[in-house]
Amino acid sequence: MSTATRKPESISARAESALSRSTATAGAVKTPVAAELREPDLVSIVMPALNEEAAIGETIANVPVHEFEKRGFRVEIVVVDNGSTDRTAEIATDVGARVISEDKRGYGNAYRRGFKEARGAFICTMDADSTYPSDVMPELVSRLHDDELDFINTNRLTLMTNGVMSKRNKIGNALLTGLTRVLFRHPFKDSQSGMWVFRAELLDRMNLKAGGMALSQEIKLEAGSRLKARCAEVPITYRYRVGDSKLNVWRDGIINLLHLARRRLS
Ligand SMILES: Nc1nc2c(ncn2[C@@H]2O[C@H](COP(=O)(O)OP(=O)(O)OP(=O)(O)O)[C@@H](O)[C@H]2O)c(=O)[nH]1
Ligand SMILES: [Mg+2]
Repeated sequence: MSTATRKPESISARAESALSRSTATAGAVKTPVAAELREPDLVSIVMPALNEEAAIGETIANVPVHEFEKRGFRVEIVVVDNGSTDRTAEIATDVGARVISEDKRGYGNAYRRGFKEARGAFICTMDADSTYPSDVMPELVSRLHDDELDFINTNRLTLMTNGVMSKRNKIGNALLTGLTRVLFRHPFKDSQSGMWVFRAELLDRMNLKAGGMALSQEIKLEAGSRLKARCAEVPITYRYRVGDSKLNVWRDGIINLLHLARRRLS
């Protein structure tokens, strides 16, 4: 059943006190939030979204704001839209997110804009398509904080049940991850996972350039290989996608391969 017409319960109705008050307004900032202005108890959940009206409401409403609050964190949700032609922006605003509109198309461009807008000292990411288990985020942020880690990647591939990801995507993920591990002595076992939890200060040392899907492997290469930040990877359950995929398997696969090759040769 499509969730497009159902309006999910708003986050503010479920957890008024925990959601950062700053989330209600749309922002137009293009320079990054200065390091000293980042709020130490704020978690910024950054989400790129392109025509995700079927899933974005539930995805945001399922963010475990109370659990974050119990652990002493507030939450802001930053959705970066690229001219969706459906009700994505409207639904996201209704359920309490700050929606940013980025002119430049692309997953990487959306994330790079979202990172500039994020005000929290901690960043969590995920797709706006109901696939990632946001309920594990509070525990991962606590772990990052308590174990003095910089970056946690999630691994979808070990706990995944059959059918959740197509065979073609599984092969593509295994190929790209294997190659990345060989070429860069990469610590992660899922180089294409879209759920990361990390300290915002790491962004100040990263050189993120990818405009498209390659941003996912680029951020892990920056954290795990170039910066040799304190990293961990945790297995997560991965769920069926709601709504249409924006991944173009062949085109994005080749772009990702070229990105790896260029990076290795530079
Ligand atoms: N703002 C913005 N978001 C995008 C763009 N392309 C993809 N996204 C979003 O980025 C997330 C990842 O895209 P997906 O289509 O889920 O890609 P994927 O996870 O590799 O593929 P699936 O396994 O089919 O979900 C989703 O939330 C998309 O809506 C874009 O050009 N602009
Ligand atoms: Mg997805």
